[in-house]
Amino acid sequence: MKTKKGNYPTTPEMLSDLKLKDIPEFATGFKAIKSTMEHISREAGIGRGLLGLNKMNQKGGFDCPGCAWPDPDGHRSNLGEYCENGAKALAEEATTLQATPEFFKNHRVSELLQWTDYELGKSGRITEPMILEPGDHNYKPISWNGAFKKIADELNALPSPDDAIFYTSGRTSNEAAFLHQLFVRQFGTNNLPDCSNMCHESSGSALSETIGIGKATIKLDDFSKTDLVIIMGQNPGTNHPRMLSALEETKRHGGKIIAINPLPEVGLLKFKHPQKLSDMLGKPKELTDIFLQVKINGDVALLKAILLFLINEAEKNHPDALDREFIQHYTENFDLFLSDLKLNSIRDLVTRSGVPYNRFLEASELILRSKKIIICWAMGLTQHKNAVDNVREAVNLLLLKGSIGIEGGGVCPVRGHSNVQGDRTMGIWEVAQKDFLDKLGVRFQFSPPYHNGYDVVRAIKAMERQKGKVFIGLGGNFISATPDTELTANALRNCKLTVQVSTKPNRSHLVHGDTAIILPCLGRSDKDLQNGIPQFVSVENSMGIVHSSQGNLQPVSKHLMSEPMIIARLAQETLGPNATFDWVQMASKYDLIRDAISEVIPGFEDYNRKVRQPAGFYLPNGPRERKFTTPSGKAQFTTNKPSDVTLKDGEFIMMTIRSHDQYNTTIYGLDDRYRGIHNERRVVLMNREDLQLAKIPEQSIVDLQSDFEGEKRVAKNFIALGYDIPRGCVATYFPEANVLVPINNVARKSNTPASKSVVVSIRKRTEGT
Ligand SMILES: Nc1nc2c(c(=O)[nH]1)N[C@H]1C(S)=C(S)[C@@H](COP(=O)(O)OP(=O)(O)OC[C@H]3O[C@@H](n4cnc5c(=O)[nH]c(N)nc54)[C@H](O)[C@@H]3O)O[C@H]1N2
Ligand SMILES: Nc1nc2c(c(=O)[nH]1)N[C@H]1C(S)=C(S)[C@@H](COP(=O)(O)OP(=O)(O)OC[C@H]3O[C@@H](n4cnc5c(=O)[nH]c(N)nc54)[C@H](O)[C@@H]3O)O[C@H]1N2
Ligand SMILES: [Mo]
Repeated sequence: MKTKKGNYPTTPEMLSDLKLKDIPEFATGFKAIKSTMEHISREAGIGRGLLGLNKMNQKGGFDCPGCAWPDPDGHRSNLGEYCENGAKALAEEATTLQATPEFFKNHRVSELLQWTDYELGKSGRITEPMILEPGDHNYKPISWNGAFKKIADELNALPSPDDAIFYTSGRTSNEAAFLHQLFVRQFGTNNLPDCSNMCHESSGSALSETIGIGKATIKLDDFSKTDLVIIMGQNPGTNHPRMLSALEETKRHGGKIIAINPLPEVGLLKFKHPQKLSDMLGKPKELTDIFLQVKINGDVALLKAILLFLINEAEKNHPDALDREFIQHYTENFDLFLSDLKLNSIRDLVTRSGVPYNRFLEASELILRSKKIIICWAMGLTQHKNAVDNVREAVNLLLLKGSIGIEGGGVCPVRGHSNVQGDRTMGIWEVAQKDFLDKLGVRFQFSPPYHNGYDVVRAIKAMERQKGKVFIGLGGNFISATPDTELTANALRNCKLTVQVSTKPNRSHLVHGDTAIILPCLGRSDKDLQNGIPQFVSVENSMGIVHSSQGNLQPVSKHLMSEPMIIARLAQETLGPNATFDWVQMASKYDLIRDAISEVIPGFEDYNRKVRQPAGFYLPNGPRERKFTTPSGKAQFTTNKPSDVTLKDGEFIMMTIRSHDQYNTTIYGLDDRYRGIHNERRVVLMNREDLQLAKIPEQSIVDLQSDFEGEKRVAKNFIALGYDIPRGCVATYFPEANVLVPINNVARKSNTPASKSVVVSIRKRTEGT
């Protein structure tokens, strides 16, 4: 696809210098500690780094800016309550490197666009507000007042509030998120797309429909009380390393683990606890008991086969294969589900899943014997066309077994960003929820908009047709995180103004509207003083615990502003005489924001007291106690569709996944240690037989092409690597391959881009192309 402005592809296509090493046998160990220390001392210096690490995830400290895995309710390890990748996340934020006005003066935007995400991130923390004016080649400093006035003027000049788009990434605190959505709604729109739209939206859709709440129903200590944990479409060794400690507890208490993944991810298989000397010196612990190497998007077929197996067993030898009492008392639509399921044959389903039959049997028998089951999942289930079906089918399994709302059993969608769940609880959602909006309107004396806003995909399309004219990103990296990079770039370039509230330079500063503004903010680990008084914020983790987070590091520049204050100042400037309260006063003392939250959002009554409890507090969760909060009060069985992806000759189904050295679009380094791939990200992992058949020699350079509904998308210069991956399936890294993800290939119902189900063909490069 051609770019509209500028001649460069939005994502640089050059290769670095690939090195292959042995795949390690287990996760963590000394290498992890070495890597932690290297990252911390290189970026932040050892003193500042350790000052931060000692407070991370400790009671009274700050929440790790990495993933949303919960901290223990009780004792926290003195040796450190963090993992290798959490330490990298801190190193990245606590870096002493600075992207100063001098940096922006020395590098034109067109030059920076050719830098990789890795190089961009390594330029350091942004130190002052910056503006890129129409026709200029370089960003230059602008005062905070000047920036707010410019943005407010553009917003107020729009024909309709719906011409503005307000994106949120999931690192934003509850306090900032609440103010943000309030401002956006007082301004007059529900255009609140967020990273969740590309992440666990499918889980939210499926769980709200089936059990009445879009969140996990288990607590951390359920991992030590369960018979069986099933981990689907998730790579915890890299993306939630502290989950491995919970899985270790499962094993210590005699529980079993089934992993369902197209890749034999090292972190899932064997583990050494980095903070236990006995572990470090001893043998690694086996984690996974049964590994099911499913084909990409083969999960519904596999789950259906397991469900059918259980039903057959219940009808033959094992009446207790199902929990009939639970099904009768707590659920609906069982008969519909059953008659639909019986249309299938186990053999056929298992073949479609790609899992060897004996393995399927072994897993099904283990499930048959287990009473208390936890199912965990992440992006491997949520980013497909039938992603909502994936999650609903997993729920069917738990409902069948009555393993929900019990000790040691339930659903566990493992969230990504550290506060993505909290942001949604605070009202960051494009969907207009009447009750919530009514309350907001009464409490803050305004008339909220009652029509739905744009989610991520709809926002891109609106900007493409020139409907969205101002884009404001509260964190995140919209251009790199979204699908269809060149199309999205054109959409952003259609805007009159693009604004990014950011900590570090990223591609979204370089793919911009007529005018672009960067507002540099404090990060999690930074000290936040308002009127000289230290403030803390709060976040909600993956298991619905809300707790405080207070940074302790000196900010790298005196010009940085906190997110709540940035939003308040912008709101005050934009709403002017229409503001119904003093925004700046509220953002000067975060207790005042929390008081407002406690008046509007259920579960947050007495917020200021509860959040000061050392480990925070749990939000109400009906299904945790078998109170299903669906309209009928019953949990819902559903009927679901297996994959409808069909591959023509020479086509593959591609998943875009994370390496061990990245946090989404922030690239910490070029290595993927657990997969043996070093110093290169432009790789495509392929089955060795597929390589042979396609006559693509190992390590040759290939181009990837995606054909979708008559449109062709190409990503050049990838190195083909033979890997243990099912036939017909390939893997690339996100965000380099996002250019291939078609904007219209989205999950039914949740509208999440199907970035794990991209159909591609692969061509060996010939000289000169
Ligand atoms: N260090 C680090 N931590 C992170 C992040 C990060 O980038 N770096 N990102 C954070 C965020 S926002 C999120 S959402 C999470 C993401 O956490 P994950 O979901 O673990 O991340 P992905 O790399 O997208 O991995 C998806 C896994 O699903 C598998 N998979 C892909 N397709 C399928 C399929 O069809 N079926 C099955 N069964 N498996 C499949 C892949 O092989 C891979 O192991 O991590 C969070 N934590
Ligand atoms: N192909 C493909 N695409 C995907 C995915 C995939 O698996 N495959 N995964 C999707 C998922 S799960 C997600 S969650 C999205 C992620 O989408 P985003 O959340 O938009 O992306 P991030 O890379 O997490 O955002 C990184 C940027 O956030 C800014 N930042 C960091 N800390 C802070 C802070 O404290 N405050 C503020 N204001 N800014 C900060 C920095 O400037 C940094 O450059 O990507 C999605 N896109
Ligand atoms: Mo995510």
